[in-house]
Amino acid sequence: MQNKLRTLEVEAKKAIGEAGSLSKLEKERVHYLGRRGELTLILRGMKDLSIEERPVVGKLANQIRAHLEACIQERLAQLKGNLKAERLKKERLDVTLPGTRPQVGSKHPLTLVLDEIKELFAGLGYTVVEGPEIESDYYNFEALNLPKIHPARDMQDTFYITKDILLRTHTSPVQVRTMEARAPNIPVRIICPGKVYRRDADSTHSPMFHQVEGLVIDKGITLANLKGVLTLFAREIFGSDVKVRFRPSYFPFTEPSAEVDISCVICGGEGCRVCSQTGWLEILGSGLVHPRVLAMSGYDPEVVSGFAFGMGVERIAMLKYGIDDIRLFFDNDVRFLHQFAIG
Ligand code: 2NL
Repeated sequence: MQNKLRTLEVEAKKAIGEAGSLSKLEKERVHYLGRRGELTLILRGMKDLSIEERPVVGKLANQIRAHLEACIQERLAQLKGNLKAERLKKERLDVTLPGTRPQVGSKHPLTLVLDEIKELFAGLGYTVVEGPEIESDYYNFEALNLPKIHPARDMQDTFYITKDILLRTHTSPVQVRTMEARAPNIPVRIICPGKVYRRDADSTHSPMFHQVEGLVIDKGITLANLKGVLTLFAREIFGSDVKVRFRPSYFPFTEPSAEVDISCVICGGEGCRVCSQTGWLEILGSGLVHPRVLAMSGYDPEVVSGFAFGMGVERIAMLKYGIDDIRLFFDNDVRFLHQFAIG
């Protein structure tokens, strides 16, 4: 029996030493020292021993148990140590490596230009007014002296929701709504920025683009007021050295009408590809509000007069930044957009 115990001790010690994981070690512990383990099994044979032998074998068995338990503790510490070393190696962190920079966004070039335009007019006492992108035929066309039979409607072909409901082709309907709300006595000094829609698509036209329209109504407004404000606008946006030219034009909602040109920002007026050799770039349309438009919205054209203007924000941004394709604004390619990051 003592031999059996000695053999068990050697065998168990080897198994414990070779247990490669915590779970294997636990299995060996149960196998040798558990309630139904090998040691218990041998000790069951104690009843066949003589009275003298029993304490000797019992003492030996206890020594072996104690020794094996110590071996298990030692192996346990070893395995835990290995695991920790492995984890530390795996989770090693080089704090001297450069960090990953967060991607910082930037304002869209159209937002930059729009902010600049709003700021400028706010400084002149204009209020920013916005309105619906889905409009009625009346507010988009009729109230602007564009009856159904008018050929100028062709230039503003748009997207119809029904025969009378459409996507606005300009932000003028917002101005019409403002006039209706304030007529017949309250003066108007507003700009209306926003998205507009036209059936048009090439490198300088997009079916959706942004407009800023402006409207001033008061007693005694003349072409001089229009010229003063729009000359200031052109110089503030494109630089104090640009020349500004007012060229007679036609819009159904203004009379007289004028297109505003600046000296070419590329060639300075010498003539180049961008200005088609003319030396001039058209930046916006304007005019004195047509008396019929004033009257339809409730003002008395015998008492007040006004001027209005409209510009494409994309066009202003393209000229200001030298962008040659309008579609770049809407591709959302960060390589394009990030070039306008400031700060
Ligand atoms: C252009 C020309 C223009 C207006 C817009 C306007 C609005 C009202 C009354 C009279 Cl409510 N006029 N707006 C006037 C002249 C020109 O826009 O080329 N826009 C891109």
